[in-house]
Amino acid sequence: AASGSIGEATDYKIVGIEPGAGVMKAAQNAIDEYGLDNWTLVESSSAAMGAELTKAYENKEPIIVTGWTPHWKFAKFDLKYLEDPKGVFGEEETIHTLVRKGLQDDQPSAYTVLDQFEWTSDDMAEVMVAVEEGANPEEAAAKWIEENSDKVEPWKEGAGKVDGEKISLAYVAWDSEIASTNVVAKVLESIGYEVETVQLDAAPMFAAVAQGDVDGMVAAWLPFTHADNYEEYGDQVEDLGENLKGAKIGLVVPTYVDIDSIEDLKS
Ligand code: PBE
Repeated sequence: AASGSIGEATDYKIVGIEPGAGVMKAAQNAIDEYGLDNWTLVESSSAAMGAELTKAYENKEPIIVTGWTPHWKFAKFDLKYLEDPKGVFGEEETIHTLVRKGLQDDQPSAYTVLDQFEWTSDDMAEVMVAVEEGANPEEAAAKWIEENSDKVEPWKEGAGKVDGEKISLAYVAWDSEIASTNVVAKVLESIGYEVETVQLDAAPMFAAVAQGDVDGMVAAWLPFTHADNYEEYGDQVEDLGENLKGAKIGLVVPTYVDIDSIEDLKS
């Protein structure tokens, strides 16, 4: 059967990313809810997952990864989400910007930019693809900003210049958040801020904003992926709303892998 062959061919392994990610919690729930008893979710990193996917794809070998959109992998490879009839991974969602309470009074210009920041899945993917192809994230962000001033100018509307005031943004080293955080940091720098980006795991990122250890972040996937984090910290932060629509998580395989649904992984 197809299920037997995909399991054997992949050693019953789902290639995961950082253990704190929402997609990892959801993938573990999927293993439980679909009864995928032989399967193991392997902890890794986003970068290592990308490298393994690239290698498997080049050799046309079967592979299953924890995946998400926006991501450069969909621009570079023919991939599909496995159907999730039980809805374990949620549905299409949005990415929100969260800031610490009090930021509006302390740093109104930064608050205004963070509040007005929004872009599309394609915009984010452009920056991600550039980084994947070897550009340094800051340069990729600067280039995207230069080529998209029509999109960036409205983010700065009403935000007065400042003189080297400090702003800190937390993020996790997910490809998508490396892209967004670098773009927002560059735009804040362009109005005079000195921006520090602070790399953390998912839960500490939420905690840092809640405790005011950082000023904000642009990386809250809601309402599904970061539901637990938002439940814990949502009322201790200010939610500035969506910065991107059409985000999604799930189990992802190359289209040449001959299964369609998570149920097909059951042996
Ligand atoms: N991700 C990218 C994150 C949110 C952004 C899908 C890997 C997560 O699963 O928590």
